Amino acid sequence: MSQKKRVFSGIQPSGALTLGNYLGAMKQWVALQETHDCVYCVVDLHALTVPSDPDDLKKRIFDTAALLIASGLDPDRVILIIQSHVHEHCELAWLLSCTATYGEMGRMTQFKEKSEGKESVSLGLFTYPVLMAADILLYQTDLVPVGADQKQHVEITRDIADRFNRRYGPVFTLPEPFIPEAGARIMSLDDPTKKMSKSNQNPNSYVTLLDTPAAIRKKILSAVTDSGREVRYDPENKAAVSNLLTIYSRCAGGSIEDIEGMYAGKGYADFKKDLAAVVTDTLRPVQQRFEDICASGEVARVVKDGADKAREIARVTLGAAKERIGLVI
Ligand code: ATP
Ligand code: LTN
Repeated sequence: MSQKKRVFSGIQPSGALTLGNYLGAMKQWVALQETHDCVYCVVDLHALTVPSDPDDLKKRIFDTAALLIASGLDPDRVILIIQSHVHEHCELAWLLSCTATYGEMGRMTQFKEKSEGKESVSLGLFTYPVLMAADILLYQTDLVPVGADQKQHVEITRDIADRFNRRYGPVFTLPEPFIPEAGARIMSLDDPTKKMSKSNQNPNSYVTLLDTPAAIRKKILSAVTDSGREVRYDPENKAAVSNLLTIYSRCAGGSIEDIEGMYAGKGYADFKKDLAAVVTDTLRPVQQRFEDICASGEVARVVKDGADKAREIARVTLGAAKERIGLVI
């Protein structure tokens, strides 16, 4: 068996992938493939927790997988899967839902945010973290690279695994969240108090990985800024500009102080124009590879291969969990 630590993470095909996904999660996924045994997953079943059009969903699942490869994931080194292709995820989720509690699900911030003000909320949205725990625990995961918004879900996964292990005996590795120091929470372009989110109704609130240079420019030039005109990193008093500085630094490399220095004495307009160019340059190679990958038909082969490999790992863990619980296998 490989001595490398196992990494698992997932992304929902719930819309066009954003710069937030890229900087908060995908860049780490790509870096970790150098040193870890990685399993990455397009979590299509999680995306069903909110309604979506079936034809749109199908396209988004494929595009998401293609964008992950275009962003630098190497299908020969990582296992890339579509969640619904590996039925063990759902089966383990049921077993874990009998260990997790109603109270702990109700405390999840994401559930509170996504259900707020809704007349009807799916049961799947409520039990979302249990399926996420199953995703992670099936692969005996050590490290889960995610943006800051998902920390609570990784912590609850750990609690559920620990409770299961104490009740039935050791089955699951306890995972740790792995959150980038910078870029863990890229904020919305129209409201710096909210995270940039692909399911936001306002498309000007995010940059997608497939936006044209003209769209990127338009969105960044119209991003909200703070009072004053100084390009300075101060998340408390200048949340909007600080977010743009974080994006600049994560895309171009270089420290925030250096970037502040470059724009000393200049206003927001110059800074935003350059930021649009920096983001465009960052996304250009991803977009080019995306076109090639879609044209090659490679995605279907990669995810089929991935599912075959993933099942080998998943069925061992699921078998051990069933046996410990006392199911007849
Ligand atoms: P939705 O808006 O549909 O809830 P999302 O983009 O917030 O979707 P996912 O697609 O499930 O959520 O997220 C995939 C990964 O991207 C997760 O690790 C998440 O933490 C990270 N991520 C999402 N948005 C941001 C953001 N604004 N800043 C940093 N990381 C993010
Ligand atoms: N809930 C995650 C997506 C997700 C995930 C996972 C992330 C589903 N399963 C397992 C890490 C590990 C989100 O980003 N919204």
